[in-house]
Amino acid sequence: MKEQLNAMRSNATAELATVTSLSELDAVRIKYLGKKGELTAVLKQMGGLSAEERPIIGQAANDVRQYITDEIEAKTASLKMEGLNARLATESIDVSMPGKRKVLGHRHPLSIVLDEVKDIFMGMGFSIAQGPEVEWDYYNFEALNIPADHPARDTQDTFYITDKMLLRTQTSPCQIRVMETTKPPLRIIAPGRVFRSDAVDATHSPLFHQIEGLVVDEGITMAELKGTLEAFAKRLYGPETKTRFRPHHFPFTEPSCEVDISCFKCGGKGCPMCKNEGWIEILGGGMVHPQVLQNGGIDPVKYSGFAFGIGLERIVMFRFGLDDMRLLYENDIRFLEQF
Ligand code: 2U9
Repeated sequence: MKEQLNAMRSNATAELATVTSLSELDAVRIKYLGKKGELTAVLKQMGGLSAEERPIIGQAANDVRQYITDEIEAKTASLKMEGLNARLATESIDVSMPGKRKVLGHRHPLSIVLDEVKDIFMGMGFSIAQGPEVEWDYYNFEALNIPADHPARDTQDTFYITDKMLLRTQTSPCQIRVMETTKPPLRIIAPGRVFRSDAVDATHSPLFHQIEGLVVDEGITMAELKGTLEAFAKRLYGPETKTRFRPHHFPFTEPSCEVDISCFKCGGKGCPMCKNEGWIEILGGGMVHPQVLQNGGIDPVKYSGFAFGIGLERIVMFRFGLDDMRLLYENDIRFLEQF
């Protein structure tokens, strides 16, 4: 029996050396150490041994079991390592990409739609710009063609820290800051919280979110603005979506427009969602005013650009059919757990 055990040890060693997968390794374990394996067969013969022989063979059998177990453990570790190394050789991580947002449980509706919008613009080559929520009056208003006596100061009344420092009413100051430090071509979106001194109701909140965009390069025209925003609308609302550009006025863009999409509920026929108009306004935009380019240190003779602004809450409310913006801020678990 001693010879049998020795043979088992060297056979197992030889077989383990040729194993190349975890399933083959399991087969070797079952063959030698399994309930009906070779070691069990040897142990079953021990009844016929003398009282002197039994502990010696028992010890030898235990040694062989331990030896084969250790070898299998070592082989498991080396096979796993080989597998990891093979994956490492073919896979790579692009650390500049946003993390996969694989979250167990619920996500806030604002985050769901914000991530979709970011993905769409990043797919078109935009990068994400960020800036402070407490801003200088200069970046929030002056640099954007809204001087102290401009009527837009009333519609964008805000919370002042000092005479010259305030809570930003739009994310446009981020874009001015980027223009100051970066040479065109520029393609950025600036998502973030903004603040206005508005009373709370179903469609207003003193804190809300915008996603603004800015493209500056040589030869940028209204055609680039229309193409980009049309592509965005089709990606967000489906390929059958039509867009309509209406003239408008903003102090920081000239010409300016508001952009409607054909109603995603009725396709444009008219329904309660679009208040029977067939169209839903989703954003505003325009060609960056030459003075604003100049304020950002960009030569308006050489360069032109377009900009746009999206109110995140508005598109989230359309997406999920919400009739009251306050739902987004109240943190009521009965609302949040639906997403
Ligand atoms: C720079 C120059 C121009 C950003 C723009 C809009 C049009 C717009 C609204 C959307 C809904 C505000 O949140 S809202 O109420 N915004 O319609 N925003 S153009 O224009 C810029 C930005 C930066 C340097």
